[in-house]
Amino acid sequence: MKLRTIGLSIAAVILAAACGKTPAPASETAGATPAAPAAEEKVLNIYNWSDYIGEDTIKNFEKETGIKVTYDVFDSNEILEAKLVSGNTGYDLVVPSIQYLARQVQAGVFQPLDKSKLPNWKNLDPEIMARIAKLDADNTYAINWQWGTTGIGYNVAKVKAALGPNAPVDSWDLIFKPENISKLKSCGVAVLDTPQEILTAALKYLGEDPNSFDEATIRKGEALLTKIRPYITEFNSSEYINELANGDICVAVGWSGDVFQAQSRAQEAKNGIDIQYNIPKEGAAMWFDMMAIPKDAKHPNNAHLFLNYVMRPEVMAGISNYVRYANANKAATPLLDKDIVENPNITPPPEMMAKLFTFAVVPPDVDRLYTRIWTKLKTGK
Ligand code: N2P
Repeated sequence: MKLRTIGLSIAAVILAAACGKTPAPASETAGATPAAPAAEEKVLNIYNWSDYIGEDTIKNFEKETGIKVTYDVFDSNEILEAKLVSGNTGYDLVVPSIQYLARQVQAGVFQPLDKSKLPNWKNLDPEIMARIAKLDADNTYAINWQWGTTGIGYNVAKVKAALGPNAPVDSWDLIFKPENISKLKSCGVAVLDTPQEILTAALKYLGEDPNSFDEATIRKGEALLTKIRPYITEFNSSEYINELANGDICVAVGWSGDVFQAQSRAQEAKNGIDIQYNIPKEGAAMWFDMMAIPKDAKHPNNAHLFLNYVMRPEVMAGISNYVRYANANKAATPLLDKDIVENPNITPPPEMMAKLFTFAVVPPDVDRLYTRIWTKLKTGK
């Protein structure tokens, strides 16, 4: 992913957005009416993270509204941002993480939400919305889709076989101590393919400010990652779900709900594989993914209809119950499965919450540094 492109100055970003071409989403039906009709056509183009929606969320919305949804997926903020920066994505709703949304708002990429069209706003959790408002003032541009943490997913039996019954599965020691991770290499270690997630985890482990913009500090994180690099068998941000579920890898530094989806898939397959997820005790990242409407969206009214629909407690609970992430909809809480509400790795208790950090909005020069470090780590160049 070319973060160099993304690191463009805000002026350049706005310019790019203003003179963008007009491509439709890849999966949009060929031959669709090109001109924007006076009344909004019954179409909605959504671009969301993979493995991040309920089984019938879209189907039910289409049935109820008669709006045809095109639903495309990505697995990194960098991919989404590159599209947004080049302008005219063809999408009516996109889902950046909050630290990306913040700088995209600065670049003028989004339109403010029309809250008069969102009566279900009342269902949102005021505490979480206030936290989010630190990066999206007055919650002007986005609602939270889901939130979660970045931690350790693992195959219970394989990790035990490799490291014994006292394997530090609740600690970053599992990943960042060469004597541990070297023993896991042969059963497969996957790490998210995104520098901010992994560099900040390394810095947190080292007791540094995970969000430091200081090059010397960031280089300490790089040094730690370089030490364990020989034992990382792959970098990916979505395939690891099935790989964990199938037993193709034994450890993943991944996202909470994704790992719990791997657990469910293994259970459904009845393959005897037990997958677990832990927020490392040293602390980890908690992040918020936000649904927002691009400024040039052709179906903003339909986008608002969809937002209001997902803010219904039963719809939002249905999504979380399926993807195993937490949400910011207070009215949905009583409808969540018990094992979401009571699972401390999905709904962290206050003492764990206190150890979680959120991601900083990274300036272009730090972004470029992250990218250089990442490329070198992955390719050796
Ligand atoms: C969905 C993962 C989304 C988490 N598969 C990234 N913020």
